[in-house]
Amino acid sequence: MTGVRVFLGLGSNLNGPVEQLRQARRALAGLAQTRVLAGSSIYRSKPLYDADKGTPDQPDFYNAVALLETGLSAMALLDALFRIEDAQGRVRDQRWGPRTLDLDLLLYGGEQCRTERLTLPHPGLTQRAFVLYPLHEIAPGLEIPGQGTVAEHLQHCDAEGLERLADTL
Ligand code: ROI
Repeated sequence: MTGVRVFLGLGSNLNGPVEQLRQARRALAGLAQTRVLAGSSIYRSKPLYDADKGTPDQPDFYNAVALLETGLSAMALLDALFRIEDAQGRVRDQRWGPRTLDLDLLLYGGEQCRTERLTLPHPGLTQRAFVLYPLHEIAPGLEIPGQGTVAEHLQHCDAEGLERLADTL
């Protein structure tokens, strides 16, 4: 298969988070025209939050990054990610609330775009330790289109409280 290389961020803090992430990996592997090429370790961290948007009175998050190769378009993949989130009981009531599964499209090949539904690269990618560390683990030399390398961003990123677990995706 020749397809686009895609990096996804996975997150969960409800209902057995490690198993939620692994279930999501299995669901991704089952998508049409798609292969999972790599999965990072799983990392635990305190909920990130924005002081303006409420307090993080919720369980620790578990995060990982997966590398896929897919023949699906970015929009078709985004639709599929929503379906997987829904299948794993995602409730979309609170923007900053706890969730069984969050799947973020971080990078879709070298694509850069900004539409209502999709911004690429993902806007949080370069600031979040729980994305940068697992991403660096599986793609240390990765260039973020228009924004330098993962390794550069990692050097300026506060990893306080981020814990790499023995579990992998
Ligand atoms: N905090 C962490 N640590 N990990 C996440 O995946 C995450 N996702 C979110 C919010 C609630 C903003 N905080 C998070 O959506």
